[in-house]
Amino acid sequence: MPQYFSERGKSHLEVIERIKSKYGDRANIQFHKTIPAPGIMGLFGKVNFEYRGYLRNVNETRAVQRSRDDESRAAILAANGKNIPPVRTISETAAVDLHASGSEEQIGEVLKELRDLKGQLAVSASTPPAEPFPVLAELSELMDENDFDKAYTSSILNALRNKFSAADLENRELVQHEAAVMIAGSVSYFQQEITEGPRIFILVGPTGVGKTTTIAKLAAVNGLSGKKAAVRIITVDSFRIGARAQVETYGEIMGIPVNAVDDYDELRKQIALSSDADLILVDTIGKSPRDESRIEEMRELLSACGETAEVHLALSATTKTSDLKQIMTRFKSFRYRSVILTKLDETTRIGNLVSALSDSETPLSYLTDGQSVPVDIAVASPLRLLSRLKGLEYRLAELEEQYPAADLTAAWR
Ligand SMILES: Nc1nc2c(ncn2[C@@H]2O[C@H](COP(=O)(O)OP(=O)(O)O)[C@@H](O)[C@H]2O)c(=O)[nH]1
Ligand SMILES: [Mg+2]
Repeated sequence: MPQYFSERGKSHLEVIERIKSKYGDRANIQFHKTIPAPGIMGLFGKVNFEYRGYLRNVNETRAVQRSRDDESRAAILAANGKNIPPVRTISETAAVDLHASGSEEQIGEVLKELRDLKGQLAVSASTPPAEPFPVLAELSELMDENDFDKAYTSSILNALRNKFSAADLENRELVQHEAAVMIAGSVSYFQQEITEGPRIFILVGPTGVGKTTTIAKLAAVNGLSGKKAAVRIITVDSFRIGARAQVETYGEIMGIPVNAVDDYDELRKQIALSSDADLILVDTIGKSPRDESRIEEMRELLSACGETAEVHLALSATTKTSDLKQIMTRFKSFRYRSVILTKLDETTRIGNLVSALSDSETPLSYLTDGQSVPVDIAVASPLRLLSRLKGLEYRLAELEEQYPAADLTAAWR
């Protein structure tokens, strides 16, 4: 029999600290509730908190632990007047009960029971256990509002629970600052390797995300600003759909040479002709990212740029969560080294993007936040990412010291 415990106190903190000091790591809290303490005739009573659970046997296996959890949960719920059937899978229930019965009436009853059980399971699945620390509950809500994945949010909350004592978990400022540090650190930031010869920067991505505009911004920032690198633009239009005019116009305005190519040999030739350049920006024009064979065609064509060429994936910050992972997977064969997030000005919720970048361990290189060439682009940085989150409070000056801002051209020169 597992040993159960029940502790009361005047605050969550007090009870949790007492449980920790009495039972240490063996304590497994299963349930907590508030109990009005008796006052004079029911008046002036203060609220007490009661925590119940059982002591984990340090040697027991996970399976045994799980069955203990069920047992103990049932015992606690029963003690509180709730009657939850033992956890059994629906097929187990059906198999046992149908064998024992025969008549239609009995089968009807079993089916009703199954429906009830399904209903109960749905209810218990949709009501996660209450968060005992209000500061964490608030943070969790804030992360929901910013559209972070549920799994990402719970990994941050767990990391905070592991890092801080129960007393520190009551400190909102401390917890939110640390959460900001963890979020900023959950994404990596692209580091340019210095290579011999021109830097070849290829931008791929779905149609309309802002590839051409981003290429124009990078061309202007690098080619026209103080350092005046020798910049060339090559536009790869393998589908001859005539969308070259846009980039050619940018090139003309900036005095930067633009060449359009539509096959492997031409691209190879243009790269060779640009060997004196500092930076070769390769814009790609595609029809639809859903067309797998076209993606493959483009990948083969781009191999003409050689081994040192870097592919980057442009992703619009307005992309739906359900499409994000699909796009990242679809373009995987390009072996992109970073993601450029575009159109940040068009959304206020970027948690889903941070979650996806963190999951895929893809570095972030640039952020764009408007249509103006060249001003609406910046090197991605932890602080720029954090500044896009709503409601999270952190000590800015401290983080500014920790993460100095990078300048747009310093990334590669
Ligand atoms: N709001 C906003 N619009 C952008 C941004 N970048 C590009 N655009 C606009 O998105 C549209 C498609 O851009 P384009 O560069 O042609 O996309 P491409 O098909 O990927 O080359 C144009 O109207 C751009 O002005 C951005 O950061 N913010
Ligand atoms: Mg384009």
